Amino acid sequence: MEKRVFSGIQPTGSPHLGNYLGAFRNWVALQEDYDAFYCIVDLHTLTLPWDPAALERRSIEGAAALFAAGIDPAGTVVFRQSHVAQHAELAWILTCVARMGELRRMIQFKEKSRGGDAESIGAGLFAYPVLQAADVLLYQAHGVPVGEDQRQHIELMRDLAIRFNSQFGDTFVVPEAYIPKEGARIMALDDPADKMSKSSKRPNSVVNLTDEPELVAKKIKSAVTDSGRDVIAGGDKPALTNLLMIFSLFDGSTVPELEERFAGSGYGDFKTALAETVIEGLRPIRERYLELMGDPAELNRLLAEGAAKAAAVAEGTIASVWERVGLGPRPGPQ
Ligand code: ATP
Ligand code: LTN
Repeated sequence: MEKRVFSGIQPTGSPHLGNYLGAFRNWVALQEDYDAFYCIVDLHTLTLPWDPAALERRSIEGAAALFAAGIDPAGTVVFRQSHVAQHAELAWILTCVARMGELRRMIQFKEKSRGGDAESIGAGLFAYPVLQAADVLLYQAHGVPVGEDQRQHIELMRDLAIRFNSQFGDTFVVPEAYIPKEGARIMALDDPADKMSKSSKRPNSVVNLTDEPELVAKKIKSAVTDSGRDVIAGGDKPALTNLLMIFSLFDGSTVPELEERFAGSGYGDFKTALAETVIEGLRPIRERYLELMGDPAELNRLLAEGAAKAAAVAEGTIASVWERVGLGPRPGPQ
């Protein structure tokens, strides 16, 4: 059997350069050699306040962004998490395997609940990584291609799989994180200490895959830089390091090659060249995205097809989980 990969993206807003360079780019490459499942994780989006009127549209936009980036619906399964009921079913069973202590240690939980009143933080946010574990374990995936921010969540899903297997008998493949060597953590343009993020409230921090060329140029021109004037990367140059990494990933040159190319140029010339490179790199993705969004019925059809393929695999796993935990055989259709 071909090895399998699984990954997910939340329909929380417009996909951006960080999503593309840290995740989608890798997802596209992996679909050649792996049996690939990519999921629009709409149930995860319910863990923070959300807009019901926008959720469905954002899910369809997420699928369009994946196809526009090069995911091939003919060979790769793309679907919405809420369309495959087994995700929520397995999440409950794993919630009963997970421990309060290990969930409390999750950095994303701590970050996303910061500032709120401890007593009113949603329980869904606390259980978020358990649902994520269910996503992957249902498909017996070997690899989980994600950005650096997800490393701890993948560790937790490994722990849950190992614990379940030892308690109830071998059931799950124990997955591994596939984190790219470069681009796994693209930083915000206006603050190199902060991750570029869909849910950021600062529009100039993020380049969206669908931004018009003029807007991309404007955002890159306004990106913060470090003190000094040389275009070089380094520990004391977090802003330039981030911009050089983005340049390198689009252009194919290494960071030292770029440093050499821009030796003696000011930040202004460097940013102009970077903007051109990013605009050209995004152009085909943006054009394809707009074309796909012109036919939402077709995107819905592809998502329904994906959900049917995903459910067939997921049902096989949940049926053996039910037997192992003592719930017995799965009942037929009600
Ligand atoms: P949100 O702000 O809503 O949490 P996000 O921007 O972090 O959204 P996700 O949907 O959570 O995006 O993540 C989708 C994929 O993109 C994940 O694999 C994640 O690791 C990756 N990713 C997200 N942000 C970055 C980034 N700044 N650099 C590299 N990879 C990223
Ligand atoms: N938590 C992830 C999204 C996500 C995911 C998954 C990634 C949900 N389920 C399963 C990989 C595998 C995020 O916020 N990036």
